[in-house]
Amino acid sequence: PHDVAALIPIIAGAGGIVTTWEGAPAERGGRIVAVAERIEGAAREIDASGLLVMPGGIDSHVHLAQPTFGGPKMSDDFLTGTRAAIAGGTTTVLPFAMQPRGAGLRAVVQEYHQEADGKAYCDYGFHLIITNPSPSVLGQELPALVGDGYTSFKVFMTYDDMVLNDRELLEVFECARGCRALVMVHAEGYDAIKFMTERLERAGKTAPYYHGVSRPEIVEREAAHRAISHAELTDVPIMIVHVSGREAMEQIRWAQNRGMKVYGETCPQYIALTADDMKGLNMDESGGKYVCSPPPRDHASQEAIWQGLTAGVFQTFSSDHCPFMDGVDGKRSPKAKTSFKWVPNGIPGVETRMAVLWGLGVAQGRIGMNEFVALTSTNHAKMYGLYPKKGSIAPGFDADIVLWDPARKETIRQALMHGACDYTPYEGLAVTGWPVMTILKGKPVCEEGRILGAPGDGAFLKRGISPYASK
Ligand code: DUC
Ligand code: ZN
Ligand code: ZN
Ligand code: ZN
Repeated sequence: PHDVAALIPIIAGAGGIVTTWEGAPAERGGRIVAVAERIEGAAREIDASGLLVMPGGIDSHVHLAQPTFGGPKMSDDFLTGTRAAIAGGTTTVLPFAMQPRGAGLRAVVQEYHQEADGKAYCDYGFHLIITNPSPSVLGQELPALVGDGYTSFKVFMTYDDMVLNDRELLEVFECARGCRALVMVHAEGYDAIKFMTERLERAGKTAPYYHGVSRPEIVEREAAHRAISHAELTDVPIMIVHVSGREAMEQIRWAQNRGMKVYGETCPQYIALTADDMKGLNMDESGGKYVCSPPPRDHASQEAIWQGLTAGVFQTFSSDHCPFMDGVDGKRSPKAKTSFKWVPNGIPGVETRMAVLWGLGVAQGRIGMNEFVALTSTNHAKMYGLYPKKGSIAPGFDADIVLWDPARKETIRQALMHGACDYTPYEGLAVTGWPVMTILKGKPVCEEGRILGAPGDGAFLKRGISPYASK
């Protein structure tokens, strides 16, 4: 009775997954219609012997083609960034559409659509970065955009060009409560960072390593607590993103234990890197390759992050992919050599996210494979209004699948990467477990590092209201 196109036998059995055929009408194509022990008469079979069949990764925190004011350009656009995503087993990304100060939001969203149109190798949606919460943005633009499928916002508590003061944070939170959008919070305190930065510069401490010293965990903890307080005052759920260590995590756990809907996200850099990486070779500029915000911490912090991952403090594990070249047009610009404060903040990671979590987590017995799927796919779909379309393998869901080899040993290295950045911060990291095939809406788009998909395979996702955004 089904339009059978792809049959994926699991571990050499006769069972598999039936998806609607490739040429089906758009609203019917690429979906799972059956998961069964026996399937006959498939038009195509994919041998998945010895492999795990998992939902395609969803990376709910990536930056693509986002302008950086007065700084170097991000190295990935929608084409190269989503190409890297599918090579790493990820089939959906949620980048940001950023409102420059003073600009209207609707026009900005249209610009990002133009950037992405016809270029993406995987599906995508947009979060809205709000830098200018004017009455018309809060009163008209945001409610309308939420209705159009942009159902999450991000606000910043630091950066000259993006920081919101407490009053503005409260206004955005209240707006989000009204339109049931989920607010992501970048929790680092602006004034404390500025104070620390100037003190370090006066002492001649300008190497990339001091980026970490300028924004210690105290600064992240203070901002996390302030955001939580504002959320309590306005009675709205929030998601604190890119949590780097124990201090901010304990604030989130404290709020969760009080029954608040405060969620947490963490990232590969906080389990795989430490502040020492920013020392480079003898405190030289090569440390800039690891500069991101919040910065990587220490080994004790990594342990705390694992506790947060296993205890359910964190719902999502995202890359915070924010790539800049390691060359003179990026991390080593002439300006960046004068002070860490000019080193662009962010590192690539969309392609390595799943392999890092499997390698350091599942393969080393720290988390189970069900937790892995929740942290890399299912929870992202649920949190950001993509469930029950994405994030699981069941009838009705999009046939986004990654075939994972849990026994494959690989060493992460730049030569394997598919983005446009010229380095990976995980160079030399040996892992067990690797994606061997990525399937997007029933179509194999990457196999053994070979890209089979094409720009435009990915479509814009109009997202629903997050059930986690309401009380
Ligand atoms: N925040 C992000 O979310 N990404 C990169 C840099 C930053 O500060
Ligand atoms: Zn951020
Ligand atoms: Zn820490
Ligand atoms: Zn980010």
